[in-house]
Amino acid sequence: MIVHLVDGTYELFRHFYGLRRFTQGEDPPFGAVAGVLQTVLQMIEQGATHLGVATDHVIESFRNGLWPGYKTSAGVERALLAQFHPLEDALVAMGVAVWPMVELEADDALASAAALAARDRNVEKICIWTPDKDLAQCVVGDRVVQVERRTGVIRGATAVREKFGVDPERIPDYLALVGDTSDGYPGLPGIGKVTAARLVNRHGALEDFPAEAFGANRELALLFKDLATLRTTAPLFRTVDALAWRGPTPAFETLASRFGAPRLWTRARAARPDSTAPAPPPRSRGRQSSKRRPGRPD
Ligand SMILES: [Mn+2]
Repeated sequence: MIVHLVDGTYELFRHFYGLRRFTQGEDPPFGAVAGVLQTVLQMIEQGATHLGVATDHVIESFRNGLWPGYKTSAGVERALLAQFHPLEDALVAMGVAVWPMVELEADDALASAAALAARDRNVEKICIWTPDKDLAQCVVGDRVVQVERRTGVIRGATAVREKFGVDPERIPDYLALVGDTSDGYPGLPGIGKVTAARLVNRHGALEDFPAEAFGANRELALLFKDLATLRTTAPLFRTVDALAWRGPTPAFETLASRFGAPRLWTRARAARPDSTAPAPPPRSRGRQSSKRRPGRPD
């Protein structure tokens, strides 16, 4: 089976600003929510059987206690912020596994879910749907890959190395040196992408760098690495069976209408795993359905 892990925070931003290009300043109150639901439903219609969505229930996380400049909700528009909780509720009603993060970030949830799913030998592939470079650290060979929805680019370990110049497990070291302006830490002064990759390839993990490589900035570099390191220990589910989509709950009908997208309900009903055949074959909880509904959305 293939497991799909979706960055719900990224999707909400993407749909919010995508929609705005057509609505000229009028933000429909649940427009981005409907957009994300439509994206997730499309993945299901195109064959995804096991999926989960990570969201930031609040933007602030434990990382704000580590570094004063770390990103907060201050820069996020109210009309967008107001759609996070409705999205979480709607995904639950649609029957989709959702992980609303409070202490941790959605990125940590994606990393934790990928680590949990990777333990299951029946999982052939884990697709992490986000363009965020943080998640490159979770890539493993061609089994755990990062997928960019907009470009269709799929990155396994070789592609991560080509893009950043370092292996996936060295991404936190690399990011600590170059910084990440969208997350709110600057990296070390005077170290660009090329130098960072060269240093990491020469010395390995930051902890193993010779003291003279940082000068006075060693503690700072290690702090940035801590910020860049995704947590993989969130107990999000026990087995990947918890990620199997079994169809919408009745509550989804009301929600879909409220979001101005009643078709989401009819589509979700039609996409239910047991609604396709007139006389459905007996379904065990085992995933022979992944044979019947092959492939991954693209
Ligand atoms: Mn991130």
